[in-house]
Amino acid sequence: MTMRSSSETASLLDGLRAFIEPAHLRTDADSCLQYGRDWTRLYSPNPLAVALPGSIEQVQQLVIFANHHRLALVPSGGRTGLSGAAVACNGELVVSLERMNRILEFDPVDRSVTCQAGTITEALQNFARDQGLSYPVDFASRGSSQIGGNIATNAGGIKVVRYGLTRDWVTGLKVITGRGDRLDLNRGLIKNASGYDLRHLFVGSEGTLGIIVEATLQLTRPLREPSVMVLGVPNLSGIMAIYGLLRSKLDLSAFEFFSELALRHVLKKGPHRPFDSATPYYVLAEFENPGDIQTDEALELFEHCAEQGWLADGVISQSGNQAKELWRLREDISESIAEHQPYKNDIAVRISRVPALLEEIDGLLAREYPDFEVLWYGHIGDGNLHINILKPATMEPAIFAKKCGAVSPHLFAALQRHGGSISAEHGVGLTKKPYLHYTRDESEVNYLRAIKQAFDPNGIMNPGKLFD
Ligand code: 2HG
Ligand code: ZN
Repeated sequence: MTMRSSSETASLLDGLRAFIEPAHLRTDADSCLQYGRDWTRLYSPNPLAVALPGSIEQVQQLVIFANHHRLALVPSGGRTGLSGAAVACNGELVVSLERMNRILEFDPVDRSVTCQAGTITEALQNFARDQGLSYPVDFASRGSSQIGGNIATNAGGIKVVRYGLTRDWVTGLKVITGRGDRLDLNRGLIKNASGYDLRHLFVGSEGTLGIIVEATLQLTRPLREPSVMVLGVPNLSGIMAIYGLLRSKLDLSAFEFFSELALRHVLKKGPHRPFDSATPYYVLAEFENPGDIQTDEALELFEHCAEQGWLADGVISQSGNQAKELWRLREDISESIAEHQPYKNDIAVRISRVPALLEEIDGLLAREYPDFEVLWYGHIGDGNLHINILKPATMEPAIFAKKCGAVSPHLFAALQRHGGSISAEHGVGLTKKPYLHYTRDESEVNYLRAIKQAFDPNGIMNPGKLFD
């Protein structure tokens, strides 16, 4: 915790006001609360203030000032993160990019768009659609997450099986490094074999190397009329068998799963069951199906899976609206369980290792969490599982966190044996920092530290996140 006297605080704020207009330097309790936390809600926000710069020059001035005064900065996007990477609990200055939310340039020949880092994901998607193209990285927080934050966490989401991660769409970045230098990285080039690609260091850097101020992103053609199937699956083992078959025949754009226990929380908020019978697990598969050209094939595959005993029931969307309704069953899970303050896991293994991992951790979780509600869901087609443990209503949050924390080493040891990662798409932040060594060995982390040192020698960029 940074301890400052009130005169030190006053002089820092005075110094900042010399180049940030008073309206864009907020110190009121509500702003400090809102901008000092993300969706984890596990930490008590306590920032010095919230700065809302309006230009690259102002961001650069802020970083230079912060170096001079050894003031820690927390870059802030839509704060929809789930790992505490964007929280400010130690007197840091939050630097919100939300005023820098303009789309600056579109090039139809390059099929690329350049926008400021505070652009909302959905605004970019809508812009792309208006040009007859698409920005295909997509997730439930599209309405409030920002492009800069997506890049800083290498956001994944629901279309990764087809379109990859945020990283795959970033062709240029303007950044202010932790030293206060302005870099213009890769400039929208598709090919550029001129040495180390610093752009990719900033993707997934969680605000620890500098501040992303502008991004150039590749666009692509829109998905052709998708159909969505939801299938009821009796056993975990059936899920990957179904995946193997569907992906060999259909043009899949998503392959997700969720458990009946997870579904029940969504149903409480309004949506209806996809079909009458309940099964322990469900698969949601989306595929391109213009003019219903793949419907017969999909139905044949359905029959085959049923004959094998992999699925018990299923439904296929008949319209765009029905497809959206089916998506809600999966996309609304996270929000519908938030009131239960879940302990979150966001793990990944190679697709080929998913069946073995599922078998191992299914047993482990049943043994270790006999009294807790354990919810399974996630982007299983990418090897990414979100396993959420719900806090019993009467249990103290600290006791719950301790009990869950005691299980994590077993889960992560299993993951390590399968060559997996402790975070697939949510990032390390604060919540997963103690477990980084299960995924990155010591010599690798030393290289990460050396890179951090090169970009941020005074350690002002989001200190305490990712690693110490
Ligand atoms: C999702 O896939 C999000 O729904 C949130 O990544 C996952 O709530 C979670 O653990
Ligand atoms: Zn996810």
